[in-house]
This record gives sequence, structure tokens and C-alpha cells, in this order.
Amino acid sequence: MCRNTTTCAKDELCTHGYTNILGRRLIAGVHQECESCCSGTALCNHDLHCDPNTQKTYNTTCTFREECQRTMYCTHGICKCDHEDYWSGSVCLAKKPLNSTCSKNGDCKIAFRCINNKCKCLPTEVWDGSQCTRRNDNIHLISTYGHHELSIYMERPNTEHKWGNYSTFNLADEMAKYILTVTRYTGNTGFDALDASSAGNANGQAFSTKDRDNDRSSGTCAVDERSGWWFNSCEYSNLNKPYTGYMYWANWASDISKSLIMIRRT
Ligand SMILES: [Ca+2]
Repeated sequence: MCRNTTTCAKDELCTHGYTNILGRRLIAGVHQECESCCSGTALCNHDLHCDPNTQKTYNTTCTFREECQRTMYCTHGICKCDHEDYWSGSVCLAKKPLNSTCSKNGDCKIAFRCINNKCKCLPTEVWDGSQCTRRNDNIHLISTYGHHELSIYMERPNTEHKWGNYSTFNLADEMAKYILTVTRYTGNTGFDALDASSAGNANGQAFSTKDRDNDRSSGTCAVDERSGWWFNSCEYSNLNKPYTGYMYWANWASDISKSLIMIRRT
């Protein structure tokens, strides 16, 4: 904000003298008049529309965006911030990234909650670099409460689809690095990719991520395959690959575009 007795930049917000008439500088310089979009008593809003009323504050009813103070929008009849922003108390600011200080959930980017005044994932989730994803703990807790079986549905872009079923499914806890246990494959994939008893076998393997190399390869399978999985050295199956890379089930398809991994208590 500058006044017309000081040097003002072009397009800078200014007042006309020491009144509350707002405008923008047409040109830079000293003693330049503000652009006169209003009469002597009205206020200019941020689009330089003239309105006899003071622009409205946060959470005030509105009809048009121009009625709301700068940085806000008129959303469902209320002056609000854009969904990518939060209200700081005076202006709308961009929602905060991971580990920023916050006072409420709405201060943080969509993926996060405000926990102990920090923008974080829920305790049952981990940040994978682009989103909060559920920890394997939940799957461990479910799978160890009684006996569970596993059913996997997979589909290729041409809609060809197959099933792989296992009569036992269990996931160990974090201390045991979420070791996968499956037994007795049935299905129509033509190959038991989870329990193939060789180098790509997932059964009995710990879960690996890009920062936790628990595989049996000299390299880091999770980095090479851009996903977390029960890697051996490295894989006969992978239903966690990025969508653009497609998912994989050995001896059947490496272009699986859809999968459902389901467990149920038996
Ligand atoms: Ca390794």
C-alpha cells in the first residue's frame, strides 16, 4: 500500500491521499493520482470495481467474489478461501506442507491432519512422498485375528482378467518386517507367482520400501521397481507398481492395469 505523496510502483495498491479510497497506480512516480475508479466516498475492491460498501471479511455472506476482501472467493454465498488456501486471520495463504506448524486441520494440505500443532499423516499412515498411505500395521492386525484367506483379482487393459487365491494369508508385525505368509494357491493365472519357491518368491519375504531394503538382491528392488513389495531378488509379482508402469504377475501379464487384493476370515 502506498499513498500519493510517496513513490509508488505501477499497479501498486494505493489510497487517494489519506482517505480510505482504494485504487491502483496507473503509472509509477511521486504525487501521481490513484486510478479513480470510485466516487469520493466509495471503496474500490481488488478488481477495481466500485462498491459503496466496505469489502466483506471471512465467513460473511456474499453474492459476488468482488464483495469479498482480497484473496477470498464467494463460495456457496460465503466469503471463503480457495480450497488450496487457509484463512490466516487476515488473508488467505497457501495450505501448509508436511511438518509445518498448524492450529487446525484446515491449515494443512489436503493429505495431512494437524496433529500436536504439526501437519502430519494420521498415526496409522505413512508419507510416501506424494500421499499419506496406510501402514501395513492395519493389515497385520486384521490378518492375525483368526485365520484368513486371500483372493486377488487382476485385469489387463483389454479387460482380460484372472484370479489367484490362497487358502492362508498372514502378515507379520513391524518388528518382523511384515513378512508375508501365503499357502495353497488356486486360480487361473497359470502360475503361483507369490509362492513360486525360487528367486522371485514373495512368500516368506519381508516387506521392502525404497528406504528399507529387506530383499535378497544385492541391489534395491523397491527403488528399481518404484514400489513397496515383498521383494526377493526381485519379483514374480508386483501389484504396487505405479499405474503408468503397470502391475505384474509372472507368466501371465506385465500390463495389469487393475487389481483387487482381498482377505476374509474363514
Ligand atoms: Ca538388497
